[in-house]
Amino acid sequence: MSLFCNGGKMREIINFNQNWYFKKKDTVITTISTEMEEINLPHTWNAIDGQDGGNDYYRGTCCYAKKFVKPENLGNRKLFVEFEGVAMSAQVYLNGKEVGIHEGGYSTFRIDITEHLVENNVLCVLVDNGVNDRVYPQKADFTFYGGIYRNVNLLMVEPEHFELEKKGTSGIKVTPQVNGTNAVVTVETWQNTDAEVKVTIYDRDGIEVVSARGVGTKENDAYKTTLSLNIDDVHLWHGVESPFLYHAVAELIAKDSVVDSVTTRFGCRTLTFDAEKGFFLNGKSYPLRGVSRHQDRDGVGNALTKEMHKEDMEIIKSIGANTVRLAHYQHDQYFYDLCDEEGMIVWAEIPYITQHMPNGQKNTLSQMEELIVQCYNHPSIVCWGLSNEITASGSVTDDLMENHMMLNDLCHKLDQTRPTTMAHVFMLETDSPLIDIPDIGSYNLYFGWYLGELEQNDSFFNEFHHKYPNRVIGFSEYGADANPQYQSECPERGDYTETYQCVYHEHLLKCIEERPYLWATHVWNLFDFAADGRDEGGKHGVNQKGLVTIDRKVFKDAFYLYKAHWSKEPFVHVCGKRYKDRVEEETLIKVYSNQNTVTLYVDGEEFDSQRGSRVFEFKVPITGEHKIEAKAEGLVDGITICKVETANPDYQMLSKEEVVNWFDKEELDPTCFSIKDTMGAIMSHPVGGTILGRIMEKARASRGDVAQATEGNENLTRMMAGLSLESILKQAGNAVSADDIRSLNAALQQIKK
Ligand code: GCB
Repeated sequence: MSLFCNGGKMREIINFNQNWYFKKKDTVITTISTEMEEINLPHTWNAIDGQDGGNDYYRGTCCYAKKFVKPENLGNRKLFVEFEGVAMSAQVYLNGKEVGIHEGGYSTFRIDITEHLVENNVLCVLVDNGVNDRVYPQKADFTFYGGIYRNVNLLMVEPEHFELEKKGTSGIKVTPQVNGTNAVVTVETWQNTDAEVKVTIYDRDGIEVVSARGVGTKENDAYKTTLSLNIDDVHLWHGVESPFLYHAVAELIAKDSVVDSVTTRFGCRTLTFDAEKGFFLNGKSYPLRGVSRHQDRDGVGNALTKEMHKEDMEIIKSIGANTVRLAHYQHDQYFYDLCDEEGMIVWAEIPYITQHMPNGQKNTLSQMEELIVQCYNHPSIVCWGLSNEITASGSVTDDLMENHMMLNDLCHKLDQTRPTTMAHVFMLETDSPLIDIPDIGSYNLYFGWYLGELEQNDSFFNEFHHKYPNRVIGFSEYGADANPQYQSECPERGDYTETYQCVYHEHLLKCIEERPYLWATHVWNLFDFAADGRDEGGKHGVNQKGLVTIDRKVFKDAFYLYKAHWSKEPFVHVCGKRYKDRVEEETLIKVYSNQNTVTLYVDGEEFDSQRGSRVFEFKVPITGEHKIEAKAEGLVDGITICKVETANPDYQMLSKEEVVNWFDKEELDPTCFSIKDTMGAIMSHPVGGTILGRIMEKARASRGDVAQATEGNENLTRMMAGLSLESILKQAGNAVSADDIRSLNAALQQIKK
């Protein structure tokens, strides 16, 4: 929520985004030189190099500066500068003097600059997204854009005002508790004076519901007021069906006049997480089915405009999701606001990710405290994520355990209304003590993409649920990369085709549907996003697991599969718009729709009509160019396809083709080992085991983060033992070249079985 939605009466907020100067240098400045580039915020210096692959984007310290004149009407008021997000660390100077520092790239912080003001000022911010061992994230599958990439504001407040500095608080915390048809709303405020506080609650139409007054008691160096207000016949906030919001306005009254005021929105709802039945909202079963989102976009990095946030929300709504995991860090307050307004249930988290850093404990605690303090009032948020795949590149050490316990306790201390959760990496043993720490759990599984078979997703949850029937478990990530240019008649794991992405998600949707105990499921990811370290599937610097491309222009076919499952908006979609040239004589036409009957027309003639649910498949003989149309309840969608003699090379990944062709053509001596044998069989031979040990080192590097942790992981070793080496190597992507594979196979062919 914008912290001061209605603005305060005595409070003035001035947008401070325009006319900044920028330079890639690490020096504090007091005058602006001509060599600096003139820019407006929001801004990142990695908009281009953070998205073009090579893992070589600029990570270091840059300088932002802005001239400004002391506001004429400041009087005896205080002047704060408010940063809504500076990645990753900021040192703030006014006229050459350090006035504040902040570590953590995703949260709001404010600095009182009144004391250091002169008539003509230069505000200088050194922003650092460089490598260190303290500030998260340092290792993860996304670009760590540097910059002042969210709004900056100036705030003028009276000397007596609500708290502004501590952890970026808005000074007001609202805790509604629903009791039958009523709600008791506890409103806590923090201010720097013992003056009286008046709190008024309004409904969404601005009609006053109830108000109360009280004075604060001293708590450390501030005053805290706690008021309890009753709402009779409360209107519940009920997700996408009825996202009813109330407003709480707190006014600080000194000498009979209002000197400051803050407004926040809140919603009244109850949350229940059941190990057998999943999630309940306000006592009603409410299966959470949705998507994850990163905050970035093609060409602009993370420096998003309001319109871009809005467009993302529109897309989330149009797919029919009712939940969004806002990964892997605190998102813009504006986006949580949209979630409140649209009834989108949110999983919120901090960037404690991939690799535990012994020196990072303080930073995890401060990022978590900021997340909770700044986001507490959003009714959309239902849980706090402690970490993501934190054991992906290391084991469960005492230090890591302690860090998680501290985070967990901190969450409970700051918030008694929401559970903590975690997104575990697939190879974290299900009996690890780490799993016991958060209130509810969740796994990220990629069987059927990085490795293994699709069915292993099902068996994983079967085993987990059978073994731990009382544990609340969710599916925090699953997905498969797809470059919408790539198409295949025989889609298979690892081919990056749009076609395989559909096969993958059709299976995963069934897997989820059959397991109603999963408290939440989130597709990884709704949007492709930048991961500059990636270079695969025909794209540089992009993770292509999105159902929509990073520019939000192409909605891949799998998007419509989800829409067919979740959305009530009637539609029909024919898959394969980008799959025109087809070599097969009879081709598969897939139609996704939320209608019960779909009729297919080929060249204007009715071909077939099917009753079914969501996925409709037609086998159509083709000879030349054909117009294919699907009709359902007055809706129509169509594609054009064309029978060709040779496969269109643009539909296939180049490097892949080279390797795959070679796999298929090679003549092998069946009495000796080859890459067609299972890992287990080869490893059990002393020479085979040694050779494999060496090459697997390289293969693991294809997913750097997961790499180290696969060492010695029993679950994984057991699972991989049953897979053929060929299928594992296909997944290794560019990390293992065709030459490496050839020489490995030649070496194996020397070993008699
Ligand atoms: C994960 C991570 C996520 C990655 C994703 C992937 O498990 O949590 O940050 O982007 O896998 O695509 O590999």
